[in-house]
Amino acid sequence: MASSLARLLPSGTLALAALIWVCEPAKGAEPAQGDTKQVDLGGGVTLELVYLPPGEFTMGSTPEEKAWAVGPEGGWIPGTGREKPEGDPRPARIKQGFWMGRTEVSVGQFRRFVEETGFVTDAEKPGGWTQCFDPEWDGYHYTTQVVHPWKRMPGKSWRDPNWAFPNLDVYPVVCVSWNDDRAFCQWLTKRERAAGRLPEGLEYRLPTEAEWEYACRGGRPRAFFWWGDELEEGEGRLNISACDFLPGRKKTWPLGKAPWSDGYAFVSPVDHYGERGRNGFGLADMCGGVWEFVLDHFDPQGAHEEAYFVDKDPHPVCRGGNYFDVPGNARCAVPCFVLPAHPRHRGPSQRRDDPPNQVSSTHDW
Ligand SMILES: [Ca+2]
Repeated sequence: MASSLARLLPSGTLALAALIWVCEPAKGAEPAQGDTKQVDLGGGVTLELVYLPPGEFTMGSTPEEKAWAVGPEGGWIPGTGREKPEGDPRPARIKQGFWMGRTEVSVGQFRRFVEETGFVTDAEKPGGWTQCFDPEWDGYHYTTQVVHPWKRMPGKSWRDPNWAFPNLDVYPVVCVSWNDDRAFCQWLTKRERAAGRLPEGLEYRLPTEAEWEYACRGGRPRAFFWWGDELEEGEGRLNISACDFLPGRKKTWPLGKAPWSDGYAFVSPVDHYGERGRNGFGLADMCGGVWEFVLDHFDPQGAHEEAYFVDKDPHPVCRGGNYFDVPGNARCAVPCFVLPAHPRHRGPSQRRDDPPNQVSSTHDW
């Protein structure tokens, strides 16, 4: 069972868009931490950006933190090596400040992109696929075959992720791939440039893995979560696998490790937890909510200070855990890797072409 479970992928979805200087900013152009910008996406939809100044932080996790992740609270199965790609604690520096979306990209924001461009996501292309929750799923059967609640479903996509409830514009968009995410950022760059609203030397792209971890930590010293090491202090701050009933069911996820209700068995509206759910930089849902894509490719040795890319067999990285994950997955240091065209729902993947040494797993309860 452990080996089959170790092959599972955690879910991911659209990351936060980040506005980045592609060259040295002009002197005096640096805004202050906490400054905000409203980007008008048209149709009455906006996207809020928050400024993060340059800074230093500690990347990775200590042996104590890794031990917690595989313990009863963290919820990972020990001995799978899942925690290794976090790497040891190491100093990292973000040399240039940047703007980052306050929230995960929402369904409403992604819809504007699709409406304006006619963009077809990977899941919607011929042969494309995504995974959705199987309403027939009746639980894990640990003694026989492990049957997961996530199934490939034809015709499903970000438009209809097979929720048992309406897919509201205020939810984070799901069932989108790394390719889809990058296309969203390119659209934003092009759109803002054409409108004369994008200052010279700036572009929208996904944050690098280092930028994401810096952003997640919120300017605080190294810790499991942006608020500190204590899971209990996460109450009212994040959407994680908690003791909420599945819609129409009388039981909770078997992964429910957080001993409180976060109000949602699946996705919650972005920034639902308000001030209490925002970190030191003012960013919402950095831990929990939905997994977020970053720009880099995966390195099993750990994330890099500079963006890291490989030519052969690249795997994009997601960060931050999601509504279904155990607390161990929602820590600031956790990377998980996916396939470039793989639209992440929440879905542990059963793809046979997944690498056998798949380290991204939600095999934990
Ligand atoms: Ca998130």
